[in-house]
Amino acid sequence: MSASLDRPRFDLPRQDPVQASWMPRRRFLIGAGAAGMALGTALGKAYTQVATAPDYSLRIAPLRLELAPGRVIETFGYNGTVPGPLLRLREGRQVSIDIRNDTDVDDIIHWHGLYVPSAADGAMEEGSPMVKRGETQRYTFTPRPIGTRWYHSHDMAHADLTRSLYSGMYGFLIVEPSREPGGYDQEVLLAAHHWEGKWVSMQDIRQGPPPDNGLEVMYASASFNDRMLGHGEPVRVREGQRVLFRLLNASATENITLALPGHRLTVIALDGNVVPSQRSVDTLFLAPAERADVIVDMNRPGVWILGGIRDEDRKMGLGVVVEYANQRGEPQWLAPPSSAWDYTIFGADGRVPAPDEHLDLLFEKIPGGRGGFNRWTINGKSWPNTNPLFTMERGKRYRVIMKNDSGDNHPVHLHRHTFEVTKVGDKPTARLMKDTINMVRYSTVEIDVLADDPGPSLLHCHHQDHQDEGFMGLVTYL
Ligand SMILES: [Cu+2]
Repeated sequence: MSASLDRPRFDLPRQDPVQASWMPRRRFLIGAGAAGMALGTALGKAYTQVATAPDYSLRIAPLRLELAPGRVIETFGYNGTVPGPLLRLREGRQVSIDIRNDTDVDDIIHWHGLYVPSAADGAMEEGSPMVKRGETQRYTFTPRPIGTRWYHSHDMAHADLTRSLYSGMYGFLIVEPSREPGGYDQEVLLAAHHWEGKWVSMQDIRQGPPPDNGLEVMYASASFNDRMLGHGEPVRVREGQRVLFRLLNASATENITLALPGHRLTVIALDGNVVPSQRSVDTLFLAPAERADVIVDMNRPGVWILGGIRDEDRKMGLGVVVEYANQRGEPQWLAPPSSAWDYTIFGADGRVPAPDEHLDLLFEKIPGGRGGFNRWTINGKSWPNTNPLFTMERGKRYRVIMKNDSGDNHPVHLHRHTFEVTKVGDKPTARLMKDTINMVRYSTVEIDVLADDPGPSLLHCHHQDHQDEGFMGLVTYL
C-alpha cells in the first residue's frame, strides 16, 4: 500500500469514531427475559442491561506480509495490515476498543503516550488484563493528550523474534483536538520497522564489540509501513505543497536517522508534543518508540528517496520514494550535509521550576558473553527486583537524573506521563515534552516528572531485548 494519505488506509475521513468503527454499531439487550423483569420488579423499576458494540475492534492474528514481490514475512498484526488501522480519536471523548486475540499466546496492547488509567494502559505490570488467546478483552479510556501517539504489543518476547515489537503489532493513534489546526496540504504517515531479525554474536561478525558482549539482533529487511524502499506506491506531492509527515520508529531495537535530499525537515512536534522551538534540520533521528511531526516545503521538484542515511539501511528497504507531479526518473539520493542530533535545539531557553525532589537512576549492563543474553540493571537490580523503582506523591515535581553507564543506546520510556527534558549531557533545556528519550552511550539525561496521574507506571528501555532482560521498573504513587 501507499505511504501517502491519498490512499485509502491512511485517508480515513476525519469523522466521528462511531461512524469510523470497523464493526457495525449495534445495541442489544441482555437479561430482559423473565428473570430480568423479576429482578427489575424487586428493585421497584424496570431493569435492563444495555451492552454496546465497541467503537473500534482490533484483531490480533497471524499475517503474511509481502514487503516486496516474493519477499514474504510471516508475522502477527492487527486487522490484517501493517501498521494496524489508524485510530484517529477525539480528545476527551471516551472510546471502547475490543481486542480479539486469535493467536496461540496471550498478548496485550499498550496505548503509548496517552494518559490512561493503569488498568487500561495495556501493561500487565501495571495491572492491565492480558488478552487471553482465543478471547476478547474490552479496553475503555478517554484519549488525551492531543498528538501523534501509537499503540503496540506490550508482551515480552525474550528469545522469540516473532513476538511483540519484533512483529507487525503496532499502529498509529492520533488524538485530535476538537478544532483542526490546519497549516498543511497533505498528511503522510510513515512507520519504520525492521524485519527478519536473528540473534548474533557481534564479535563473530566484525572487530570491535567487547569479547564478553552477549547476543544482539540483526535484521535482513526494513520498511516504511508495509513495503521496502522501491516496492510501494510513492508519496505523491506537488510543488508548493506543505506536507506534514508523521514519522514513527516502530522498530524493536534499531535507531534510525532519516533524510529527504534537497529538503529541510521542520520539526513541529516530538513524541506528538509541540516543541517550543521549531527547527529545520537536514536529518531526523528517531530511537525506537519516538515520533516526530515534521513539515516539509515541497520546493525541489524531482523524484527523491526519503530514507535512512546509511546506505545499508536503504539497501535493507528503509525508505520511500517521494515523487513530484510530472516528474519521472530514478529516485535520487544525496548524502545529507550533517547528521548530528541534539534534542535541546527544540527546547526553550529559560529556567524550569525547582523540583521538589531529586531521584537518581543508573543503567548498567551485565554482559551475557558470546552466545548468551545481556542483562540490564537499574540501580543495580533487574526487573522484577527493581520494584518499586521510586514512589511519588501527587502534585510534586521530581527531577530524575538518569545515567547510562553502558556502551549501548537506551530510549527510556515512562508510561502514562509526559516528562519535561531539562538537561541532555551538559546542555540545559526547558519545555521540551516527551514520553521517550534516547540516552546515547555513557551519557546523562535529566527529566522532570510532574506526579499528576496516580497509579503504577512503567519506566523501561524501549529496546525490546533490553526491556525483556531486566531494564524495567514500576513508578508508584504514595
Ligand atoms: Cu536499552
